[in-house]
Amino acid sequence: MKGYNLLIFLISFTVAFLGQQDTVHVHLIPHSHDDYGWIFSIQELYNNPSPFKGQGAVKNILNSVFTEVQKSPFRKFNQVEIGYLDIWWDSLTEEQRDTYKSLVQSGQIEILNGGWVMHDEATAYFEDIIENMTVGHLWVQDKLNITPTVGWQIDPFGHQNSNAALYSQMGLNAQWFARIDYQDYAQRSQNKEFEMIWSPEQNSGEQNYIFSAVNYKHYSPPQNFSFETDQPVTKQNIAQKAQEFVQYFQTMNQYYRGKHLLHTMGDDFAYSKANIYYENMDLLMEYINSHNDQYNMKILYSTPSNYLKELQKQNESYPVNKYDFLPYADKASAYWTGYFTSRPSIKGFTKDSGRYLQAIRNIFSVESILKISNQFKNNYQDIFKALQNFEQQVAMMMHHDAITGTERQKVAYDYIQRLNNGYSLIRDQLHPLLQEYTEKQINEKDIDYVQCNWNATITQCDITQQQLSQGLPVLLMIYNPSTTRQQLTRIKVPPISLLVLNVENSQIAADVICSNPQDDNDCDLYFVDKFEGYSFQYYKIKINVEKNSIVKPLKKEQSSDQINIDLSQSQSLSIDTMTLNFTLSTREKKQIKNDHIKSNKFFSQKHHSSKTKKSFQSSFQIQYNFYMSSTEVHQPSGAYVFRPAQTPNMPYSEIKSATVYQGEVVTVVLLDGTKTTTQLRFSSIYPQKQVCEVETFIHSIDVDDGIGKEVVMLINTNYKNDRKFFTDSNGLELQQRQINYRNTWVLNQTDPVSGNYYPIGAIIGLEDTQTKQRVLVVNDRSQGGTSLNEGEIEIMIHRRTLKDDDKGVSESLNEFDDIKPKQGLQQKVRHYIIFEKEKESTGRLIQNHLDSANQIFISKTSKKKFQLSQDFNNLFENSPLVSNKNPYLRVYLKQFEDYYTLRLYNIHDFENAEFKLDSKFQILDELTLTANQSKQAMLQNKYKWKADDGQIFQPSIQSNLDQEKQTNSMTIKPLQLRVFKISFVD
Ligand SMILES: *[C@@H]1O[C@H](CO)[C@@H](O)[C@H](O)[C@H]1NC(C)=O
Ligand SMILES: *[C@H]1O[C@H](CO)[C@@H](O)[C@H](O)[C@H]1NC(C)=O
Repeated sequence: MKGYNLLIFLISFTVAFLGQQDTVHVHLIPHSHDDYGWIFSIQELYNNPSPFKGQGAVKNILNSVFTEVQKSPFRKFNQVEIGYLDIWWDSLTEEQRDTYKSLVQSGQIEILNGGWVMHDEATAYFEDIIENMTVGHLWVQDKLNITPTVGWQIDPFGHQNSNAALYSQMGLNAQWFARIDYQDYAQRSQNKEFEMIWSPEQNSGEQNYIFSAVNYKHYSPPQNFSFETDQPVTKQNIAQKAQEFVQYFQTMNQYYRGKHLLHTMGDDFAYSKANIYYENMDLLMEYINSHNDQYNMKILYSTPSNYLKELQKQNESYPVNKYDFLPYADKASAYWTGYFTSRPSIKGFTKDSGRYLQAIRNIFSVESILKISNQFKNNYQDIFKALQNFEQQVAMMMHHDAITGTERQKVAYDYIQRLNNGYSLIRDQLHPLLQEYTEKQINEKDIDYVQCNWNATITQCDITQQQLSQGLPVLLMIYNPSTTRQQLTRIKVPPISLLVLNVENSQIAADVICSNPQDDNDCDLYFVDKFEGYSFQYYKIKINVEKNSIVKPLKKEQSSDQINIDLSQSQSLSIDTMTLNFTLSTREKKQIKNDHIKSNKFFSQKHHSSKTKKSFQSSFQIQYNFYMSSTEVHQPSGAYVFRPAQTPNMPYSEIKSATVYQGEVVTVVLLDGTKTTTQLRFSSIYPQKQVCEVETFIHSIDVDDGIGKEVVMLINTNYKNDRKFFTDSNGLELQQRQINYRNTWVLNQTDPVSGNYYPIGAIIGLEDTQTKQRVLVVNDRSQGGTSLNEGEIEIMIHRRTLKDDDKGVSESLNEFDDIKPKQGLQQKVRHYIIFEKEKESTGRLIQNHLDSANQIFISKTSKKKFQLSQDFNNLFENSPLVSNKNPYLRVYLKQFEDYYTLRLYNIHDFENAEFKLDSKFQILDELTLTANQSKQAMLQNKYKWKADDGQIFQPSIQSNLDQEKQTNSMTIKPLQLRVFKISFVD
């Protein structure tokens, strides 16, 4: 007993003693959160103070901080948005730039994140995130000669696993964020779990990890200490102020491990009067630090990097987190799940621009190696600038108030205009280049290319309308930015019987289908061909005088509601026109051989042949429903928040008729609904796979009844998924989701619909627990979705609300249409429904095909036939890209002054991909994802962390790089992204 007492005594003594000794260090983080466009446009925000209290113009913030930081070596500042820094940079003299650079070099100013903007995480796509971060990281490397090491995602409304993994691979040692679910926050505070080692599970087996910290109080200062607006510190009140400040951190200290605390000291557009902030903090700091015996606390200006250095010296351990922070609610019934879908047209445009950028940058980079054109040689500088400009505009769209759709309407217009300008600058460089290629390849001059949007109607695609209606031919030049593949090409045409010629002047099977119930003149021409990888192909479209290629709708036989169609030898479709049930069947190749003779009759006997039993059969139905937006004062539905007024959802658009067009290359089923028009397309370009393209035109959402509406697409299957489904993470790893469940905390579900919504960047799906077969839906832009009922996938495709949701934008999400200005925004969206067997990864193939869609250029032509003077010359045959034969592997080449970067992204879920680099290239190094440093160097500098269970997180440094350098061939693991620096040996 005695010994025990002594032990207790010793322990308490030690604790008391250490308590005295171990001063709490408070790292104040001066920062300003400067949204890159939100309520006001970028230029407005840069030039003018906003009407909100204490919020200054960005240029004043940058100027003011610059002046104040120079006054004392102890003062620190943390700069985030590079997009603004870039504008400001232009206003500085060389001398000022040098000074700023030296402040950054000495660590007085730290660059956090270092991306062009602080990107959104839920709705941004991985390629765009990398793009944006790369643009910013290369900027700071160029101008300031540093590599950022800290992530700063303090405002985005939810945090993804992929983002954590990407940040780890960008060489960031840690990241901070603010917004996590209020219930999660409460539980973390109890367990001292605001700081953690975030290590997402990865298919590749790669162990990415990043120290991640949730801010204690949003990203603000302690209450009453926003010095630009709050009471200043004076001689009279300093003792009391100091006491209050110290007490705040003593409380905070109870929720953290160790003796160092980090706290933000700043806010939205703060520090335009930086002197006020710094002078007050100086006073407080001096006072508290000189009364250490009384407070046992040291306050210092700091940066996250300094803080991390201190943590590294402590011997603390941290909890490990494997899961994402989605969805986000800041209080009951305030789930920020509406913005997953808000402003579908901006989301679509952003994604298309990102894809366009990747495709054309490859063209320019290959040109820079092959040196085919004069256009490139003569305009090299302009092209480089235009590309860079376009990269920056695409990066801009990643801002968490841009792609999210949570900006004000006029800001949305400003974004679109900027992106459009960037687009037309680069297009004006690209088209002359393509025209030169055309002359070389098919001997045609006077070509003038245009592009028509995939979502256009015939009235918006002048070129085909005018030419073909006059009986004149058009020329198509098609760039395939992927591996060799069969593709279905679709272009807008008037209702005319047409034929398609390839460069050999052979006719290719083609269908003209007029399936727009609103416009009889709005037709599509479809043809299927094999496209050589990373190359150009040409086609002529002209009037077909011999045969009518316009496909007539199928007449239903009176006796049956069932229509059976062969899509290919191994694929078939059957449609029940009454129940609108679609059934896809595929059979294994081997069986077809045995069964060759019977193959045409396959459908009529599908229920008894023993061979057909082995076929893979899947059924689905599509339906459009809606939720009424809540207008309840405590929390209405709006740009950010999705809150239905009542559940479950209700029928939105009744399908009036189903019309089937069975062409030679495609079967189109038109579902004419009261408020939607849907086309389902089935073709044979994916042999043995079950894929259906769904294009939905959502008519203007009617709010004349004063009720906001949120429209969902429901896909029903007979799969048994037991409340589980999955969604991708920024287009990458699939995350398991479960209804009314969170992985790391006990959920009290207040909102059974919106609290189960997750962002879909590319894929949502569910798996049958018995058969392990999966149904997936791949989307063309980011959206929100869930699976509330057994076998059902729900995706929100459009929304129009009439109330502001009180999250800051102060405007309702009420978009009007460009074409019908008095009505709500109409929108065409595309999805692919895919059924796949275990580990098949067909969904990823489709995701890749959408992301690397063929780019179609259309021109008038005076020649009805191709007249080549020699054999067709595939100019890009020696491009280093063509060695890629793996349809899951993305290969991007980007030119720099004296080297190239090669980015290799393998988006297969399960299999490795190999890439063999042309021998004219030499691998110099492997780089981090943002290409701003050597990967090996980054790994060597990466911090180690100790987990609560004793596990040590540290980088694995061994690599195959030496071998890869020797063999010029590289292995990319499932869902792995790698970047190489390579040189071209001419
Ligand atoms: C077509 O796409 C553009 C660009 O994404 C978008 O702005 C427009 O709203 C779309 N139109 C329709 C009808 O979907
Ligand atoms: C790039 O990273 C920066 C840093 O956060 C971010 O602000 C920006 O939005 C990102 N860009 C994209 C395209 O996501």
